[in-house]
Amino acid sequence: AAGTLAPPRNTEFALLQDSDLAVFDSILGSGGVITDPHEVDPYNRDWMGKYRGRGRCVLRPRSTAQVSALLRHCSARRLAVVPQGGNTGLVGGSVPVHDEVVLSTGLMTTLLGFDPGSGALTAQAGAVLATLEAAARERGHAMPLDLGASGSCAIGGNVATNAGGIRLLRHGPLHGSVLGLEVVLAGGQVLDLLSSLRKDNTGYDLKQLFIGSEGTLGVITAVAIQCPAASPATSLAYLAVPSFKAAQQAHGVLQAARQNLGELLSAFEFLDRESLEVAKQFLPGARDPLPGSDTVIPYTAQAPFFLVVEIAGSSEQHNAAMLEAFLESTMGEGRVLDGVVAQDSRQAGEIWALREGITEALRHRGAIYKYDLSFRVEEMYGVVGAARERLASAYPSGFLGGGAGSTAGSDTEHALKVVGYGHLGDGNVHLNISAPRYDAGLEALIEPWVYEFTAAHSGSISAEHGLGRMKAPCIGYSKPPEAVRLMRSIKAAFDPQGILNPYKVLPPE
Ligand code: FAD
Ligand code: 2HG
Ligand code: ZN
Repeated sequence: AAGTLAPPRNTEFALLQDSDLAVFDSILGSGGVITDPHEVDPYNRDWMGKYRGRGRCVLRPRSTAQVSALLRHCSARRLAVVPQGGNTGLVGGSVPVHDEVVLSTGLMTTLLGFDPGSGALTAQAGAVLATLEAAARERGHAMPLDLGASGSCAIGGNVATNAGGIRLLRHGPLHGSVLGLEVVLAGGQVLDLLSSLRKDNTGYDLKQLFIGSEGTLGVITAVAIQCPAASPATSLAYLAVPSFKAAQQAHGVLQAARQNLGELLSAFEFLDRESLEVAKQFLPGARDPLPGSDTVIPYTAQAPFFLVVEIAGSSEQHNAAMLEAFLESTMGEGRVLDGVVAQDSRQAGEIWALREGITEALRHRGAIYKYDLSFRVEEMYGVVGAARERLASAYPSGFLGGGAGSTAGSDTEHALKVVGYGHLGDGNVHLNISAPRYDAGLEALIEPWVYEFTAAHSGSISAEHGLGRMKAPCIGYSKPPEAVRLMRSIKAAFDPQGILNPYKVLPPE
């Protein structure tokens, strides 16, 4: 279904033989190797339904020793391998392009240890993020990252993609929170960097190379991560920003939040009206946090932009008072039209479900072209308006002849929808173009235009999702040739035969 063409298969890779399956069986024992095409199928399809590989077998090791034995065999035979965690990646990185073997961490879910003194948590790479969050919470701590896919994504996948999410604003990127890693290299060697020390400056910090390497340098088998103490209380506000230069206004609100809420600030997210509409339409039970914005208060009906501001502090009363005062002052200054401070955790949960559910809601609408971009905060929303204009002029009477469907307005089944949402505090916008189906003509209108636009505004073409298959050929928009050359030599040093996640991250030579 993908409009994106697959690069040709590298014929230097071996074709899987029955004798390979016999070796895999002998390493993994019963239940460890899946070959039934129906059971293999979900491992070949990505979360969006955009990319589909033709892998014939899935390997499900339970231990590092098994991963090592599997890779030793794959490297001896030159069989290509795709590491896979929760398969929630959004750039086609986690599924085969051709017939690569899938190495799933789905059975490597053990919590290996938790140090209550330091908050260091150690787990096998396949442990699901939400499960680790619950384990950390039980012990008075929290995971330093959170994202909408937390119920399915694995910590190894999070590290492999250097996932960002909604807590990055407070806890910083994984490059700071990951204390140690255990990694199996392409040839099967086990690299034990699983220290849980806070400080360790002995030579080059090799673990950093694996953070964000998207399965191309090694298979992460265990992760040690610093868990901050859980905040006693969090509170949430949902604000509507007026239409005049909404992004600049939002930036003003962010600066005010940094000044007035200081280190209490724990998330600063945004969604535009089009995102809100899609979420309300497709998420069961989703409610508009400012219902008056549709009907009762005419001026709020114009609000094109909404902010989700969370603070984490010592007490609920104190948090609520801080947020109320913040809301009052930003409304007084005209930066905010209207807003609500969540009255309890249920209401806060509903607002988070709305913000974090946009991705899921868009999936229900059909095909999605996703662009995960970062810019200076003041400029981060420009690309959404520019995309709307570009598509509206290309399809003046609606996409696929779909009647009155416009890119920004009414939602007919055939209409394109251009939505923007994301992590405003980090300058990260998720431009999503929703269409009834993947279409090569539409794709050609968006790409490479969107990457050129991003580069021209000194942005990054991948803020947090990685390059995967989708953006491997486009790395040059955000990195100079010398950097790409160095990346190639790093890849060659770690994986000389190129068997680990081929066709991903680096462009074809
Ligand atoms: P997978 O999708 O299985 O794999 C992703 C990549 O990592 C692939 O290249 C794969 O080969 C590699 N990989 C996986 N496991 C390993 C391993 N053990 N060793 C080596 N390589 C490995 N991302 C964000 O950054 N921020 C968000 O806010 C966010 N929200 C999301 C919300 C939804 C609803 C969805 C569907 C996705 C979201 N994502 C987000 C994208 C995705 O969830 C993250 O990138 C996540 O970290 C991927 O984890 P995973 O276990 O599913 O990895
Ligand atoms: C989010 O922030 C995720 O919700 C997903 O990173 C973004 O679907 C997307 O484009
Ligand atoms: Zn995101």
